Amino acid sequence: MWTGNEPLSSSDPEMWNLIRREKDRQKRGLELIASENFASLACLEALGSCLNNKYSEGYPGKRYYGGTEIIDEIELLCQKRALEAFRLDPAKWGVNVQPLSGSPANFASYTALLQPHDRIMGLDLPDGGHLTHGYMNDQKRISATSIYFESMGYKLNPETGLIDYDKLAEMAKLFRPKLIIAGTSAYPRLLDYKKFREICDENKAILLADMAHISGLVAAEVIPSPFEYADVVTTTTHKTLRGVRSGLIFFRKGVSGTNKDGKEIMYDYESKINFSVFPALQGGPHNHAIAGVAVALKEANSPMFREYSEQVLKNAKALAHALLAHGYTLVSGGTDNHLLLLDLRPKGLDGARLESLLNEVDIIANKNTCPGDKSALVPGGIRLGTAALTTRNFKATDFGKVAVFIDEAVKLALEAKQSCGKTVQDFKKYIKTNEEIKAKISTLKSFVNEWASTFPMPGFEDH
Ligand code: DSN
Repeated sequence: MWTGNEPLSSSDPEMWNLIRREKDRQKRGLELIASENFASLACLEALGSCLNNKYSEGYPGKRYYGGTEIIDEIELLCQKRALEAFRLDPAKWGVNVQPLSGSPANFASYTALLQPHDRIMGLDLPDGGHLTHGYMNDQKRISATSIYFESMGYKLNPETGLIDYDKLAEMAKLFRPKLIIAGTSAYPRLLDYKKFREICDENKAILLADMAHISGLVAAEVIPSPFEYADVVTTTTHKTLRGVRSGLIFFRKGVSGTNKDGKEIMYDYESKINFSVFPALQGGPHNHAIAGVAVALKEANSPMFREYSEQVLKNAKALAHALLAHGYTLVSGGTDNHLLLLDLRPKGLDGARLESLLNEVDIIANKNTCPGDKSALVPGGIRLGTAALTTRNFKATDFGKVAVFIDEAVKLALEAKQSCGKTVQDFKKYIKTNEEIKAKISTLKSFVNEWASTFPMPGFEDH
C-alpha cells in the first residue's frame, strides 16, 4: 500500500539512478562554470523539505491563504539574515526574498521602477553582461528586457578588456536612461560603483547593481560592496553565495533626500518592488527555496565563509598565473574576482571547440565571447570560475594542476581541429569517433576523474 514515505530508490528507481549518476558526474569532474557551486547538505535539506507543500501568496502577515504562520517566520528570518549578511541597516534597506531566481529578480525590478519603453543601459552580453541587462542584436530583441524596455548596451574597451566608463558616460548623456545596471556575468575585474553612481546622478538614473556572480564575495567583504552606491541590488543565491537556487532584491528605504522647500523625500521602492514580484509577476513563493536561502545566508555570515571566499580569490589568481605561465592570454590580463576569461584566439582555437573537448574529459566550463568577437555560438574564449572547486577544498597548488589539465585539453583540441572538417559539428563528431584522439581523451579523462574524486564533496558525500 502506498504511504508516500517510500524512498526514491524504491518508488522511482529510474529517477533515483539518474540522480545517482549526476552525483557521480559532479564528484568525478572538475567544475569550473563560474556561476555554479555546491550547496551544503543543510541547504539541500531545507530545499527538499515539506515547505515545498505550502502556498503562501502575499507577504508575512498579509497572505491569501491560511496556515502560513510558520511560513511567515521563515520568510522574516530569511529577510533578517539577508540584511545581516550584507551588514545593512533595516531602517535604510529592505529585501524581497521571493524572486524565483536572478532573471525574475531583474525583470521584477525593472517592472517596479520603470514604465514600459523606458530606457535601460547594461553591459552588452558579448562584453560580459547578462541577457536580462537588455540584450538584443541587429536582428532581434532577445531578452524581455529589450522587448518591454528600450535598452542600449555599453561596452568594454577592446584593448584593455575593461569597462569603458568614459564612453558609458558619453552614451548615457545622449541616451538618457532611466536606469543603469552595474552588473556582469563574465567580467574578471571589479566594478567602479562610485563611477556608476556619478553617471547615474548626471542623468537622474536609478543605479541597479546586479551582484549575482559576486554576492558571496561581497558578503564575505573580500571585494567592494555595491550597497554604498546603488539604489537597488539584485542577486541570485547559488553562485559565489553558495545557497540554493533563488533570487533576492534589495532596495533602499527611508529618506532619500530633501526637496527645495527642505521637506524630506522618501524612497518608494519597497511597495513598488513588492507589488511587482507579487501579484504582478509571480504567484506563490517557493518557501522551500526561501528556507534554503536563509540557511545559506547564515553560513555566509560566518568566519568560515570569509575564509572560503578569500580562498576563491586566491585560487582564481593561481589559475590565472598558471595559465599565463603556460603562454595563454587572459582578457584584461588577469582577475580580481572568482573568474577568468581565457582568450583562445591567439592559440588558433575557440571556446566552442574547447568546451566540447573539456566536456569529454569531465572538465566543465562554458564558451564565452571575448571583446571583439562576432559570434556567440563560436566565441573566442572560455570562462573559468573557482567558486565550486574551492568548496571542494581545492587550494592554489591544485589550481596549478587544473591549468595543466586545461593545457593538455587545448593541445588535444588543436590536434583534432587540424585533422577534422571545418565546422564545430565536424570537430564534435571527430573527437567522439576518431580512435586515436579518443584514446588520448580517455587517458586524460582517467587522470582527471581519479584526481577529482579524491576531493571532498559537500552536500551529498554520504547520501
Ligand atoms: N547562467 C548564469 C551565468 O552563467 O552567468 C547567469 O544567469
